[in-house]
Amino acid sequence: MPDERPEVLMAAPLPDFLRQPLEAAYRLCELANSTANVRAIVPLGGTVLSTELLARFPKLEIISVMGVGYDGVPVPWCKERGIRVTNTPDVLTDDVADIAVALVLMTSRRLVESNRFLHEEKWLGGAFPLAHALRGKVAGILGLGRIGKATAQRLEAHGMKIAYHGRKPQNVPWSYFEDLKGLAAESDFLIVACPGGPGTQKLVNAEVLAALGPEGTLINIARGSVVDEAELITALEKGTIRTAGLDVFEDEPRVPSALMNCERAVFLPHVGSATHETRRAMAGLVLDNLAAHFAGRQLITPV
Ligand code: 8YV
Repeated sequence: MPDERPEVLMAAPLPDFLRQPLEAAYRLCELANSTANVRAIVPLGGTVLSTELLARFPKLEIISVMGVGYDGVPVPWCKERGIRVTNTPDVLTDDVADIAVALVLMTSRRLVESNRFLHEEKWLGGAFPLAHALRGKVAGILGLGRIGKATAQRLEAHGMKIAYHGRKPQNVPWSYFEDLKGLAAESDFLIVACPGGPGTQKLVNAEVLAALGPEGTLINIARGSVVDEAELITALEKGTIRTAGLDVFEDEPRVPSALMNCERAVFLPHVGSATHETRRAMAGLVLDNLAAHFAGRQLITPV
């Protein structure tokens, strides 16, 4: 008997707790053994799906991204062809905001450096140098969406003042800056929390970093594409800014060695949403969106 189940393409390596239920419900394939009958694609947040690749699947109906960011999906091209796109918002907001706060603390209190200091048995030779307090400092949030807001609330609890830049002012008690350079000039920590994609490509460039200044720190928990990484490296090397805390990179998992040589900076391997609880909730949303689509029900989290 032919297998009538919809063919679903796994566009990136998926965790077992998503791959197994997908295998049970669909004909799951990888690119190498996919056919022109693919009806759904499951990518991760950062997976790039070119229009050339998508055009190989004339029966494609839905792309269900396991991630809140869908900058790798050509959404207007999909919409024109009636291909639906879903993502996994909300369930990861708290975890990603926690990592933003962690990076603020790790950089301001020099926690990674002080940990290294102890491991290297330098404490016997004297105390670790003083760091910087958060209280009273300004956190400038670039992109006040769900994650930006959750980050702002957390940092407010640390005694920080909040300012933000985005397309338009919002109904929040924080200072709005129409201009990103103006926000950077006002900020002690500039925190990138906006979506990736062509609209935000290299928004944080040499000029913005110069405005952030020698006592400023850049934090990025969004997408590497939002920051001009080459200009960030120069800014770190020259002391244009004090330091950086990054969870995302332009060409991850490749991180330029010039960046890794910046001793005071803190780097994480894109772990914003990487908890058992959140990744399972994200997988659940992918499965529920696909099930809703194939049953003709309303999508849970359409883009
Ligand atoms: C994940 C992400 O790394 O949600 C996003 O957009 O970048 C991250 O949560 C990724 O999607 C893995 O599932």
